[in-house]
Amino acid sequence: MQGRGNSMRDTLGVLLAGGAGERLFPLTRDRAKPAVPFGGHYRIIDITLSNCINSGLRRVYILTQYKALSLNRHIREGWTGIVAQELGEFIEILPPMQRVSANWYMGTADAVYQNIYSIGAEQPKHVLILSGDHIYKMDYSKMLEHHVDSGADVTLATLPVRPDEVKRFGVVEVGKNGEVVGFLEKPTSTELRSPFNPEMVDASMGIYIFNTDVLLPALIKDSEDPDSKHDFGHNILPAILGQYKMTAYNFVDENKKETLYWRDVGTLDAYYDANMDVSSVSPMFNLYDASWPMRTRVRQYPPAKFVFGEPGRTGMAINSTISAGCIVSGAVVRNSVLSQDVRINSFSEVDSSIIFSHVDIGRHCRIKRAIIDRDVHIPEGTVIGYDQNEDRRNYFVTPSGLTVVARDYSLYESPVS
Ligand code: ADQ
Ligand code: ADP
Repeated sequence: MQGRGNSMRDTLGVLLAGGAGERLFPLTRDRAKPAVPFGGHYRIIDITLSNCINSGLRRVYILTQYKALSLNRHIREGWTGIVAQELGEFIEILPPMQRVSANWYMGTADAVYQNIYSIGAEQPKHVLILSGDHIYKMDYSKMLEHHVDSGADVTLATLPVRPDEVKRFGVVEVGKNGEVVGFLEKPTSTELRSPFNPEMVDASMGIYIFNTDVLLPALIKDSEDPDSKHDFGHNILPAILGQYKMTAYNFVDENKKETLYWRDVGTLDAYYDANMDVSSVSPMFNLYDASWPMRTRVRQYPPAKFVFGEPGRTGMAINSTISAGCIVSGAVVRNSVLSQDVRINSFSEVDSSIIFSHVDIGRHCRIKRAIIDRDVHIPEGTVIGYDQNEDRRNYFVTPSGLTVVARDYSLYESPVS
Protein backbone atom coordinates (compact mmCIF):
# COMPACT_ATOMS: atom_id res chain seq x y z
CA MET A 1 0.00 0.00 0.00
CA GLN A 2 1.19 3.47 -0.81
CA GLY A 3 1.88 5.91 1.99
CA ARG A 4 -0.81 8.53 2.36
CA GLY A 5 1.46 11.54 1.91
CA ASN A 6 3.10 10.07 -1.15
CA SER A 7 -0.22 9.32 -2.79
CA MET A 8 -1.37 12.92 -2.52
CA ARG A 9 1.94 14.05 -3.95
CA ASP A 10 1.31 11.80 -6.92
CA THR A 11 -2.12 13.32 -7.46
CA LEU A 12 -3.09 16.28 -9.58
CA GLY A 13 -6.33 18.10 -8.80
CA VAL A 14 -8.39 19.40 -11.73
CA LEU A 15 -11.13 21.70 -10.58
CA LEU A 16 -13.94 22.30 -13.07
CA ALA A 17 -14.93 25.90 -12.58
CA GLY A 18 -16.32 26.79 -15.97
CA GLY A 19 -20.05 26.07 -15.83
CA ALA A 20 -22.25 28.93 -16.96
CA GLY A 21 -24.17 28.89 -13.68
CA GLU A 22 -27.44 29.79 -15.37
CA ARG A 23 -29.52 28.59 -12.47
CA LEU A 24 -27.76 31.06 -10.18
CA PHE A 25 -28.76 33.99 -12.36
CA PRO A 26 -28.63 36.95 -11.65
CA LEU A 27 -25.74 36.29 -9.24
CA THR A 28 -23.79 34.83 -12.19
CA ARG A 29 -24.64 37.63 -14.60
CA ASP A 30 -21.20 39.22 -14.16
CA ARG A 31 -19.17 36.49 -12.48
CA ALA A 32 -18.45 32.78 -12.72
CA LYS A 33 -20.41 30.54 -10.37
CA PRO A 34 -17.38 29.55 -8.26
CA ALA A 35 -16.71 33.26 -7.64
CA VAL A 36 -20.13 33.87 -6.09
CA PRO A 37 -19.70 34.96 -2.44
CA PHE A 38 -20.53 32.39 0.20
CA GLY A 39 -20.83 32.40 4.00
CA GLY A 40 -19.86 36.06 4.44
CA HIS A 41 -16.33 36.56 3.22
CA TYR A 42 -15.72 33.38 1.19
CA ARG A 43 -16.37 32.56 -2.46
CA ILE A 44 -17.93 29.20 -3.35
CA ILE A 45 -14.64 27.93 -4.79
CA ASP A 46 -12.82 28.57 -1.49
CA ILE A 47 -14.57 25.60 0.07
CA THR A 48 -13.21 23.09 -2.45
CA LEU A 49 -9.77 24.74 -2.51
CA SER A 50 -9.65 24.59 1.30
CA ASN A 51 -10.46 20.89 1.06
CA CYS A 52 -7.52 20.50 -1.33
CA ILE A 53 -5.07 22.23 1.00
CA ASN A 54 -6.40 20.47 4.10
CA SER A 55 -6.09 17.12 2.31
CA GLY A 56 -2.47 17.74 1.34
CA LEU A 57 -3.28 18.21 -2.35
CA ARG A 58 -0.82 20.84 -3.52
CA ARG A 59 -1.07 20.75 -7.30
CA VAL A 60 -4.38 22.03 -8.57
CA TYR A 61 -5.42 23.28 -11.99
CA ILE A 62 -8.57 25.34 -12.16
CA LEU A 63 -10.40 25.22 -15.49
CA THR A 64 -12.50 28.31 -16.09
CA GLN A 65 -14.23 29.85 -19.03
CA TYR A 66 -17.19 32.16 -18.45
CA LYS A 67 -16.76 35.58 -16.87
CA ALA A 68 -13.60 34.59 -15.11
CA LEU A 69 -12.20 38.05 -14.33
CA SER A 70 -13.32 38.21 -10.73
CA LEU A 71 -12.49 34.52 -10.23
CA ASN A 72 -8.99 34.99 -11.69
CA ARG A 73 -8.31 37.90 -9.40
CA HIS A 74 -9.58 35.99 -6.40
CA ILE A 75 -7.38 32.96 -7.14
CA ARG A 76 -4.32 35.02 -7.94
CA GLU A 77 -4.55 37.21 -4.85
CA GLY A 78 -5.88 34.62 -2.44
CA TRP A 79 -4.57 31.24 -3.42
CA THR A 80 -1.59 31.06 -5.75
CA GLY A 81 0.80 32.27 -3.04
CA ILE A 82 -0.17 29.82 -0.33
CA VAL A 83 1.54 26.77 -1.82
CA ALA A 84 5.30 26.33 -2.08
CA GLN A 85 6.07 27.02 -5.73
CA GLU A 86 9.71 26.08 -5.18
CA LEU A 87 8.51 22.55 -4.35
CA GLY A 88 6.57 22.30 -7.58
CA GLU A 89 3.25 23.05 -5.90
CA PHE A 90 0.65 25.30 -7.52
CA ILE A 91 -2.95 26.40 -7.51
CA GLU A 92 -3.34 27.80 -10.96
CA ILE A 93 -5.92 28.81 -13.48
CA LEU A 94 -4.98 27.20 -16.77
CA PRO A 95 -4.60 29.89 -19.38
CA PRO A 96 -7.00 29.29 -22.27
CA MET A 97 -4.32 29.87 -24.91
CA GLN A 98 -2.63 26.60 -24.03
CA ARG A 99 -5.69 24.64 -25.01
CA VAL A 100 -5.68 21.97 -27.68
CA SER A 101 -8.27 23.72 -29.83
CA ALA A 102 -9.73 27.17 -30.07
CA ASN A 103 -13.25 26.01 -29.21
CA TRP A 104 -15.07 26.84 -26.05
CA TYR A 105 -15.17 23.85 -23.76
CA MET A 106 -18.02 21.71 -24.99
CA GLY A 107 -18.51 19.79 -21.78
CA THR A 108 -16.67 18.77 -18.63
CA ALA A 109 -14.65 16.04 -20.38
CA ASP A 110 -13.76 18.40 -23.20
CA ALA A 111 -12.55 20.99 -20.66
CA VAL A 112 -10.13 18.43 -19.24
CA TYR A 113 -9.21 17.06 -22.69
CA GLN A 114 -8.27 20.51 -23.98
CA ASN A 115 -5.73 20.79 -21.17
CA ILE A 116 -4.36 17.30 -21.64
CA TYR A 117 -0.79 18.47 -22.29
CA SER A 118 -0.65 20.51 -19.10
CA ILE A 119 -1.97 17.53 -17.16
CA GLY A 120 0.38 15.05 -18.82
CA ALA A 121 3.36 17.33 -18.23
CA GLU A 122 2.90 16.97 -14.48
CA GLN A 123 3.08 13.18 -14.78
CA PRO A 124 0.63 12.54 -11.96
CA LYS A 125 -0.24 8.97 -11.05
CA HIS A 126 -3.79 9.99 -10.22
CA VAL A 127 -6.05 12.81 -11.31
CA LEU A 128 -8.74 14.03 -8.92
CA ILE A 129 -11.60 15.75 -10.76
CA LEU A 130 -13.47 18.28 -8.63
CA SER A 131 -16.36 20.69 -9.06
CA GLY A 132 -16.27 24.35 -8.22
CA ASP A 133 -19.79 24.58 -6.83
CA HIS A 134 -20.04 22.23 -3.87
CA ILE A 135 -20.16 23.03 -0.16
CA TYR A 136 -18.69 20.21 1.93
CA LYS A 137 -15.65 19.14 3.89
CA MET A 138 -13.89 16.15 2.47
CA ASP A 139 -10.47 14.69 3.09
CA TYR A 140 -9.51 13.63 -0.41
CA SER A 141 -6.55 11.68 0.97
CA LYS A 142 -9.06 9.20 2.47
CA MET A 143 -10.78 8.82 -0.88
CA LEU A 144 -7.40 8.25 -2.49
CA GLU A 145 -6.48 5.70 0.15
CA HIS A 146 -9.73 3.87 -0.65
CA HIS A 147 -8.94 4.10 -4.36
CA VAL A 148 -5.45 2.66 -3.93
CA ASP A 149 -6.47 -0.01 -1.39
CA SER A 150 -9.31 -1.28 -3.58
CA GLY A 151 -7.05 -1.48 -6.61
CA ALA A 152 -9.49 0.65 -8.61
CA ASP A 153 -8.77 2.44 -11.86
CA VAL A 154 -11.54 4.93 -11.20
CA THR A 155 -13.27 5.88 -7.95
CA LEU A 156 -16.50 7.88 -7.74
CA ALA A 157 -17.50 9.65 -4.54
CA THR A 158 -21.14 8.79 -3.81
CA LEU A 159 -23.81 9.67 -1.32
CA PRO A 160 -27.42 8.60 -0.85
CA VAL A 161 -30.19 10.77 -2.31
CA ARG A 162 -33.97 10.35 -2.32
CA PRO A 163 -35.36 8.56 -5.40
CA ASP A 164 -37.27 11.72 -6.44
CA GLU A 165 -33.97 13.63 -6.68
CA VAL A 166 -32.23 11.41 -9.24
CA LYS A 167 -32.84 13.65 -12.24
CA ARG A 168 -30.19 16.03 -10.88
CA PHE A 169 -27.55 13.33 -10.40
CA GLY A 170 -25.57 10.52 -11.89
CA VAL A 171 -27.08 7.33 -10.45
CA VAL A 172 -24.50 4.76 -9.41
CA GLU A 173 -25.28 1.08 -9.21
CA VAL A 174 -23.05 -0.31 -6.49
CA GLY A 175 -22.39 -4.02 -6.44
CA LYS A 176 -20.75 -6.31 -3.95
CA ASN A 177 -17.52 -5.00 -2.39
CA GLY A 178 -18.45 -1.45 -3.38
CA GLU A 179 -17.70 -1.96 -7.04
CA VAL A 180 -19.58 0.24 -9.52
CA VAL A 181 -21.54 -2.00 -11.88
CA GLY A 182 -23.85 0.56 -13.49
CA PHE A 183 -24.04 4.30 -14.06
CA LEU A 184 -26.80 6.43 -15.51
CA GLU A 185 -26.51 10.21 -15.81
CA LYS A 186 -29.59 12.13 -14.66
CA PRO A 187 -32.34 9.58 -15.36
CA THR A 188 -35.94 10.75 -14.99
CA SER A 189 -36.52 7.97 -12.45
CA THR A 190 -34.94 4.75 -11.26
CA GLU A 191 -35.88 1.51 -9.56
CA LEU A 192 -32.36 1.14 -8.21
CA ARG A 193 -31.83 1.37 -4.47
CA SER A 194 -28.65 1.64 -2.44
CA PRO A 195 -27.28 -1.56 -0.91
CA PHE A 196 -26.37 0.62 2.08
CA ASN A 197 -29.87 2.06 2.50
CA PRO A 198 -32.95 0.48 0.87
CA GLU A 199 -34.90 3.77 0.73
CA MET A 200 -32.19 5.74 -1.03
CA VAL A 201 -30.28 5.80 -4.28
CA ASP A 202 -26.49 6.13 -4.52
CA ALA A 203 -25.66 9.30 -6.44
CA SER A 204 -22.40 10.54 -7.87
CA MET A 205 -21.04 13.68 -6.21
CA GLY A 206 -19.23 14.59 -9.44
CA ILE A 207 -15.88 13.90 -7.72
CA TYR A 208 -13.71 11.31 -9.43
CA ILE A 209 -10.24 9.84 -8.99
CA PHE A 210 -8.78 8.39 -12.16
CA ASN A 211 -5.52 6.61 -12.70
CA THR A 212 -3.91 8.91 -15.24
CA ASP A 213 -3.18 6.06 -17.63
CA VAL A 214 -6.92 5.36 -17.77
CA LEU A 215 -8.12 8.96 -17.93
CA LEU A 216 -5.98 10.30 -20.75
CA PRO A 217 -6.77 7.60 -23.35
CA ALA A 218 -10.47 7.80 -22.41
CA LEU A 219 -10.45 11.56 -23.02
CA ILE A 220 -8.69 11.17 -26.36
CA LYS A 221 -11.15 8.51 -27.48
CA ASP A 222 -14.09 10.66 -26.42
CA SER A 223 -12.71 13.69 -28.26
CA GLU A 224 -12.84 11.69 -31.50
CA ASP A 225 -16.51 10.76 -31.09
CA PRO A 226 -18.67 13.31 -32.94
CA ASP A 227 -21.83 12.11 -31.15
CA SER A 228 -20.43 12.60 -27.67
CA LYS A 229 -21.53 15.44 -25.40
CA HIS A 230 -17.99 15.28 -23.99
CA ASP A 231 -19.32 15.05 -20.46
CA PHE A 232 -17.96 12.86 -17.65
CA GLY A 233 -21.38 11.73 -16.52
CA HIS A 234 -22.98 11.21 -19.92
CA ASN A 235 -20.00 9.84 -21.82
CA ILE A 236 -16.71 9.08 -20.07
CA LEU A 237 -18.02 7.04 -17.15
CA PRO A 238 -20.47 4.89 -19.19
CA ALA A 239 -17.78 4.35 -21.85
CA ILE A 240 -15.19 2.94 -19.48
CA LEU A 241 -17.56 1.06 -17.18
CA GLY A 242 -16.92 -2.65 -17.52
CA GLN A 243 -13.50 -2.09 -19.08
CA TYR A 244 -11.83 -0.86 -15.92
CA LYS A 245 -12.32 -1.38 -12.25
CA MET A 246 -14.61 1.33 -10.91
CA THR A 247 -15.25 1.72 -7.18
CA ALA A 248 -17.66 3.81 -5.12
CA TYR A 249 -16.39 5.82 -2.18
CA ASN A 250 -19.33 6.35 0.10
CA PHE A 251 -19.23 9.78 1.76
CA VAL A 252 -20.07 8.84 5.36
CA ASP A 253 -18.78 9.70 8.78
CA GLU A 254 -16.95 6.51 9.68
CA ASN A 255 -17.62 6.91 13.41
CA LYS A 256 -21.31 7.81 13.28
CA LYS A 257 -22.07 5.99 10.03
CA GLU A 258 -23.95 9.08 8.87
CA THR A 259 -23.81 10.77 5.50
CA LEU A 260 -21.77 13.94 5.78
CA TYR A 261 -22.86 17.45 4.80
CA TRP A 262 -22.64 18.08 1.06
CA ARG A 263 -24.60 20.56 -1.03
CA ASP A 264 -24.48 21.32 -4.73
CA VAL A 265 -25.20 25.05 -4.71
CA GLY A 266 -26.04 25.23 -8.40
CA THR A 267 -29.52 26.71 -7.85
CA LEU A 268 -30.56 29.87 -6.00
CA ASP A 269 -32.60 27.87 -3.48
CA ALA A 270 -29.76 25.45 -2.71
CA TYR A 271 -27.31 28.35 -2.55
CA TYR A 272 -29.58 30.25 -0.15
CA ASP A 273 -30.15 27.22 2.09
CA ALA A 274 -26.43 26.44 2.31
CA ASN A 275 -25.73 30.02 3.39
CA MET A 276 -28.40 29.72 6.06
CA ASP A 277 -26.71 26.50 7.20
CA VAL A 278 -23.61 28.42 8.34
CA SER A 279 -25.29 30.84 10.74
CA SER A 280 -27.39 28.87 13.20
CA VAL A 281 -26.41 28.07 16.79
CA SER A 282 -25.28 24.56 15.82
CA PRO A 283 -24.43 25.12 12.18
CA MET A 284 -24.80 22.24 9.77
CA PHE A 285 -21.79 23.61 7.97
CA ASN A 286 -19.36 24.83 10.62
CA LEU A 287 -16.84 27.45 9.54
CA TYR A 288 -15.31 27.51 13.03
CA ASP A 289 -13.85 24.01 12.90
CA ALA A 290 -10.16 24.52 13.67
CA SER A 291 -9.30 21.07 12.35
CA TRP A 292 -10.58 21.99 8.89
CA PRO A 293 -9.81 25.67 8.29
CA MET A 294 -11.50 27.47 5.43
CA ARG A 295 -9.36 30.01 3.63
CA THR A 296 -10.07 32.89 1.33
CA ARG A 297 -8.50 36.00 -0.09
CA VAL A 298 -8.24 38.26 2.90
CA ARG A 299 -9.13 41.90 2.47
CA GLN A 300 -8.25 44.57 4.97
CA TYR A 301 -11.30 45.97 6.72
CA PRO A 302 -11.90 47.35 10.18
CA PRO A 303 -13.84 45.06 12.58
CA ALA A 304 -17.62 44.81 12.36
CA LYS A 305 -19.47 47.04 14.79
CA PHE A 306 -22.95 47.37 16.22
CA VAL A 307 -23.97 50.78 17.47
CA PHE A 308 -26.94 52.79 18.63
CA GLY A 309 -28.22 54.75 15.70
CA GLU A 310 -31.08 57.04 16.52
CA PRO A 311 -31.37 57.40 20.31
CA GLY A 312 -32.87 54.21 21.75
CA ARG A 313 -32.36 52.17 18.56
CA THR A 314 -29.96 49.35 19.32
CA GLY A 315 -27.94 47.96 16.46
CA MET A 316 -27.79 44.20 16.73
CA ALA A 317 -27.44 40.92 14.91
CA ILE A 318 -28.84 37.59 16.08
CA ASN A 319 -28.11 34.14 14.62
CA SER A 320 -26.17 35.85 11.89
CA THR A 321 -22.74 35.79 10.27
CA ILE A 322 -21.35 39.33 10.00
CA SER A 323 -18.14 40.01 8.12
CA ALA A 324 -15.46 42.60 8.78
CA GLY A 325 -16.13 46.21 7.97
CA CYS A 326 -19.90 46.00 8.56
CA ILE A 327 -21.73 48.61 10.60
CA VAL A 328 -25.17 47.82 11.95
CA SER A 329 -26.41 51.08 13.33
CA GLY A 330 -29.76 51.15 15.12
CA ALA A 331 -30.99 48.25 12.96
CA VAL A 332 -31.79 44.60 13.66
CA VAL A 333 -30.31 41.74 11.63
CA ARG A 334 -31.64 38.21 12.13
CA ASN A 335 -30.75 34.84 10.59
CA SER A 336 -28.67 36.52 7.91
CA VAL A 337 -25.25 36.44 6.30
CA LEU A 338 -23.46 39.74 5.62
CA SER A 339 -20.32 40.03 3.50
CA GLN A 340 -17.73 42.72 4.14
CA ASP A 341 -18.40 46.42 4.35
CA VAL A 342 -22.20 46.40 4.61
CA ARG A 343 -24.01 49.32 6.21
CA ILE A 344 -27.45 48.95 7.76
CA ASN A 345 -29.04 52.07 9.13
CA SER A 346 -31.54 52.95 11.85
CA PHE A 347 -35.08 51.53 12.02
CA SER A 348 -34.26 48.88 9.40
CA GLU A 349 -34.80 45.14 9.77
CA VAL A 350 -32.98 42.47 7.81
CA ASP A 351 -34.27 38.94 8.26
CA SER A 352 -33.19 35.61 6.70
CA SER A 353 -31.19 37.34 3.97
CA ILE A 354 -27.79 37.25 2.30
CA ILE A 355 -26.18 40.65 1.76
CA PHE A 356 -23.03 40.92 -0.38
CA SER A 357 -20.21 43.38 0.14
CA HIS A 358 -20.45 47.17 -0.06
CA VAL A 359 -24.26 47.15 0.19
CA ASP A 360 -25.76 50.13 1.90
CA ILE A 361 -29.26 49.79 3.35
CA GLY A 362 -30.93 53.07 4.25
CA ARG A 363 -33.25 53.80 7.15
CA HIS A 364 -36.69 52.26 7.66
CA CYS A 365 -36.11 49.33 5.30
CA ARG A 366 -37.64 45.91 5.84
CA ILE A 367 -35.90 43.07 4.04
CA LYS A 368 -36.76 39.40 4.31
CA ARG A 369 -35.68 36.25 2.39
CA ALA A 370 -33.60 38.28 -0.03
CA ILE A 371 -30.20 38.05 -1.65
CA ILE A 372 -28.71 41.45 -2.38
CA ASP A 373 -25.73 41.59 -4.71
CA ARG A 374 -22.68 43.75 -4.10
CA ASP A 375 -22.51 47.54 -4.37
CA VAL A 376 -26.30 47.94 -4.24
CA HIS A 377 -27.76 50.95 -2.49
CA ILE A 378 -31.16 50.32 -0.95
CA PRO A 379 -32.88 53.65 -0.37
CA GLU A 380 -34.75 54.64 2.76
CA GLY A 381 -38.09 52.95 3.28
CA THR A 382 -37.60 50.07 0.82
CA VAL A 383 -39.55 46.88 1.56
CA ILE A 384 -38.30 43.64 0.00
CA GLY A 385 -39.55 40.10 0.53
CA TYR A 386 -43.03 40.86 1.89
CA ASP A 387 -45.01 41.05 -1.34
CA GLN A 388 -43.79 38.84 -4.17
CA ASN A 389 -45.91 40.51 -6.82
CA GLU A 390 -44.53 43.87 -5.89
CA ASP A 391 -40.97 42.47 -5.78
CA ARG A 392 -41.35 40.93 -9.25
CA ARG A 393 -41.72 44.39 -10.73
CA ASN A 394 -38.25 45.43 -9.62
CA TYR A 395 -36.29 42.32 -8.83
CA PHE A 396 -35.76 38.68 -9.66
CA VAL A 397 -38.05 36.41 -7.60
CA THR A 398 -37.57 32.63 -7.55
CA PRO A 399 -40.57 30.26 -7.67
CA SER A 400 -39.91 29.51 -4.01
CA GLY A 401 -40.22 33.20 -3.17
CA LEU A 402 -36.63 34.34 -2.70
CA THR A 403 -36.04 37.88 -3.92
CA VAL A 404 -32.73 38.57 -5.61
CA VAL A 405 -31.60 42.15 -6.08
CA ALA A 406 -29.03 42.21 -8.85
CA ARG A 407 -25.80 44.17 -8.81
CA ASP A 408 -25.96 47.80 -9.89
CA TYR A 409 -29.64 47.88 -9.15
CA SER A 410 -30.17 51.22 -7.59
CA LEU A 411 -33.53 52.62 -6.62
CA TYR A 412 -33.27 56.32 -6.60
CA GLU A 413 -36.77 56.91 -5.30
CA SER A 414 -38.45 55.20 -2.41
CA PRO A 415 -41.05 52.75 -3.69
CA VAL A 416 -44.54 53.07 -2.28
CA SER A 417 -44.65 50.59 0.57
P1 ADQ B 1 -23.89 18.61 -12.75
O1 ADQ B 1 -23.98 19.11 -11.34
O2 ADQ B 1 -25.05 18.86 -13.64
O3 ADQ B 1 -23.61 17.00 -12.75
P2 ADQ B 1 -22.06 19.83 -14.60
O4 ADQ B 1 -22.97 20.87 -15.10
O5 ADQ B 1 -21.57 18.80 -15.53
O6 ADQ B 1 -22.58 19.15 -13.28
O7 ADQ B 1 -20.83 20.56 -13.92
C1 ADQ B 1 -19.88 19.94 -13.09
C2 ADQ B 1 -18.81 20.97 -12.79
O8 ADQ B 1 -18.11 21.29 -13.97
C3 ADQ B 1 -19.32 22.30 -12.25
O9 ADQ B 1 -18.42 22.77 -11.28
C4 ADQ B 1 -19.32 23.21 -13.46
O10 ADQ B 1 -19.13 24.56 -13.10
C5 ADQ B 1 -18.17 22.67 -14.25
N1 ADQ B 1 -18.34 22.77 -15.70
C6 ADQ B 1 -19.46 22.51 -16.41
N2 ADQ B 1 -19.24 22.68 -17.72
C7 ADQ B 1 -17.94 23.04 -17.83
C8 ADQ B 1 -17.11 23.38 -18.91
N3 ADQ B 1 -17.59 23.35 -20.14
N4 ADQ B 1 -15.84 23.73 -18.65
C9 ADQ B 1 -15.34 23.74 -17.41
N5 ADQ B 1 -16.07 23.44 -16.33
C10 ADQ B 1 -17.36 23.09 -16.53
C11 ADQ B 1 -22.40 16.45 -12.24
C12 ADQ B 1 -22.30 14.98 -12.65
C13 ADQ B 1 -23.38 14.15 -11.97
C14 ADQ B 1 -23.29 14.35 -10.48
C15 ADQ B 1 -23.42 15.83 -10.14
C16 ADQ B 1 -23.23 16.11 -8.67
O11 ADQ B 1 -22.37 14.88 -14.07
O12 ADQ B 1 -23.23 12.79 -12.31
O13 ADQ B 1 -24.31 13.61 -9.82
O14 ADQ B 1 -22.38 16.56 -10.82
O15 ADQ B 1 -23.41 17.48 -8.44
P1 ADP C 1 -15.33 41.16 -7.70
O1 ADP C 1 -16.62 40.76 -7.04
O2 ADP C 1 -15.54 41.70 -9.09
O3 ADP C 1 -14.28 40.11 -7.61
P2 ADP C 1 -13.48 42.70 -6.04
O4 ADP C 1 -13.69 42.20 -4.65
O5 ADP C 1 -12.23 42.28 -6.70
O6 ADP C 1 -14.76 42.39 -6.91
O7 ADP C 1 -13.56 44.27 -6.03
C1 ADP C 1 -13.98 44.98 -7.16
C2 ADP C 1 -14.32 46.41 -6.81
O8 ADP C 1 -15.02 46.46 -5.57
C3 ADP C 1 -13.13 47.28 -6.59
O9 ADP C 1 -12.58 47.78 -7.80
C4 ADP C 1 -13.74 48.38 -5.75
O10 ADP C 1 -14.46 49.28 -6.53
C5 ADP C 1 -14.71 47.64 -4.88
N1 ADP C 1 -14.07 47.36 -3.60
C6 ADP C 1 -13.35 46.27 -3.24
N2 ADP C 1 -12.88 46.36 -2.00
C7 ADP C 1 -13.31 47.56 -1.54
C8 ADP C 1 -13.15 48.27 -0.31
N3 ADP C 1 -12.42 47.81 0.70
N4 ADP C 1 -13.75 49.47 -0.17
C9 ADP C 1 -14.47 49.96 -1.18
N5 ADP C 1 -14.63 49.38 -2.36
C10 ADP C 1 -14.07 48.19 -2.55
